[in-house]
This record gives sequence, structure tokens and C-alpha cells, in this order.
Amino acid sequence: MAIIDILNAVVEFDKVAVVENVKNAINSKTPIDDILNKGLIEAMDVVGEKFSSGEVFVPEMLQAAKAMQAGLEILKPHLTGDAMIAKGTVIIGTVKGDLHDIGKNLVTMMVEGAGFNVVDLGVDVDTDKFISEAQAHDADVVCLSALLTTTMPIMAKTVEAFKEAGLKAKTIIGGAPVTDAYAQQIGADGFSDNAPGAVELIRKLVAA
Ligand code: B12
Repeated sequence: MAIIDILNAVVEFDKVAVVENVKNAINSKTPIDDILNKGLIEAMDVVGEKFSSGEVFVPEMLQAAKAMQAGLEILKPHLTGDAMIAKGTVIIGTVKGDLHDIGKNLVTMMVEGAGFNVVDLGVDVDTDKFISEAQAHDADVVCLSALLTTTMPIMAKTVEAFKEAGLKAKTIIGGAPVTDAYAQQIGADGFSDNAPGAVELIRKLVAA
């Protein structure tokens, strides 16, 4: 089973083929990282490019997302399992105005798999909710995800609110348009452009 078949099945939003191709790839011992990064995630980049060029529209983008998520569900047990880590509590959510959740869900899966207690607030989460949930759960780290350039300022507002509230929780940010430079600019405690990187960052922040 070639990785390209997984990628094409997502781009063609053929959920049945995605599931079948991912299962076959796992069975034939294709590296899990390749299935994830070169198959499922790269497919979303192709879909994004097609959206930018007007080749596909929101309904197709949504179908592709659903197909990708079906593939992720099959991969999930293989992404987790490293549970011998000092535990901590992590709050995660996609910021207000933003409904993209595939990347957030992927980060959630891997952080849970690394042995942390993860409270997933879902999408469209406002600053007050991040703060109140961090207080309620005595969170160590708060993860903010954004996929739209228009919702990135909510990250800045939320990071600022955490500083003002004087909570112990560290804030980290991510999502396709987010950069390390932006994280530094808004005073976040960290940034990663991928889910394993998020796990590494959280481990460091919790150990610090
Ligand atoms: C799928 C998709 C959708 C789906 C989302 C379904 C879902 N359940 O998520 C739907 C169809 C709903 C959608 C809607 C829209 N979308 Co859209 N979408 C995408 C698409 C194709 C893929 C996103 C994705 O899932 N990528 C795969 C995941 C795995 O990657 P990721 O999210 O970046 O996450 C990784 C890292 O960033 C990181 N990470 C993520 N979060 C975090 C958090 C932390 C703390 C850390 C450390 C790391 C981290 O780890 C993840 C794993 O590696 C992108 C194109 C793209 N390439 O990004 C456009 C894209 C993001 N969408 C776009 C747009 C414009 C829209 C709409 C405004 C379209 C419209 N006219 O209605 C709406 C907005 C709706 C809203 N209010 O949110 C634009 C944004 C442009 C911009 N500059 O802001 C993009 C870039 C497409 C494009 N090329 O124009 N979209």
C-alpha cells in the first residue's frame, strides 16, 4: 500500500478508501509517522491549496476533513502508549471564532498518549472559558490552536489574560498560520508546528 493512495483518498474524500488504505499500510508495517505526515497531513495541505486556487469549496474541504479524521481514528492506538511520563494537566482548545479541530485533536491524542490528563474544550473557545477551566482543573499547560489568521489575535488576548490572572499555567500555541516569532511576540511560553513537538514542549514546561 503506497502512501500516495492514502493521500489521494483523502483529497478525493473517499472515507471508505482512507480507512482501508490506512489499515493496509499499518498491516504492511509502513512507519506510522509516514502514514500520518506524508499521507493524512500532507493531503490536507493539498486540499488547502485546491481551496486557495478555487478548485474545491468549503463542502469538499469538510468532506476531506471527515475522511482524514476517519484515518486518524484508525491510527490513534498507534500514536499513543508512551505513558511513563510525569503527569500533569493540560487544557486544550481552538480559539474563539475558529472551528478547525483536526490539528487540535491530533495534539490531544498524542499528549494523552504521553500520560497527561487532557481537558479538551473543543472549538470556538473564548478567553474567559480558557481561564476558568485552567483554574478549575489547576492546569499546568494551556494549548491554544488557531488555523485562521483572523483568529490569531485571540491567542494574544488569551495569553495576556493568563499573565494578568497570575495563573501558574504556561501557554503554548500552534496551528498552520502560527509561527515561533508570533509566539515570542505575544509572550506565549512555547510553540510547535506539530503534535510530537507539542508533547516535547509540554514535558519540558511541566518539568521546569
Ligand atoms: C479542513 C479545513 C477546513 C474544515 C475544518 C474541519 C475541521 N473539523 O477541522 C472546514 C471546511 C470546516 C473549514 C472551514 C473554513 N476554512 Co479551512 N481549512 C481546512 C484545511 C484544508 C486543513 C486544516 C487541517 O485540518 N490541517 C491538518 C492539521 C493536522 O494541521 P494543523 O491544524 O495545522 O495542526 C498541526 C499543527 O499546526 C500543530 N498544531 C495545531 N494546533 C496546535 C496547538 C498547539 C498548542 C500546538 C503546540 C501545535 C498545534 O499540530 C498539528 C498536527 O501536526 C486548511 C488548509 C491547511 N493546509 O491548513 C484550510 C484553511 C485553514 N481554511 C481556511 C479558510 C479560509 C476557511 C473558512 C474561512 C472558509 C469559508 N469561506 O468559510 C472556514 C472558517 C470556518 C471557521 N470559522 O473556522 C484557510 C485559512 C486562510 C487564512 N489565512 O486564515 C485555509 C488555510 C485554506 C486556504 N488555503 O485558504 N476549513
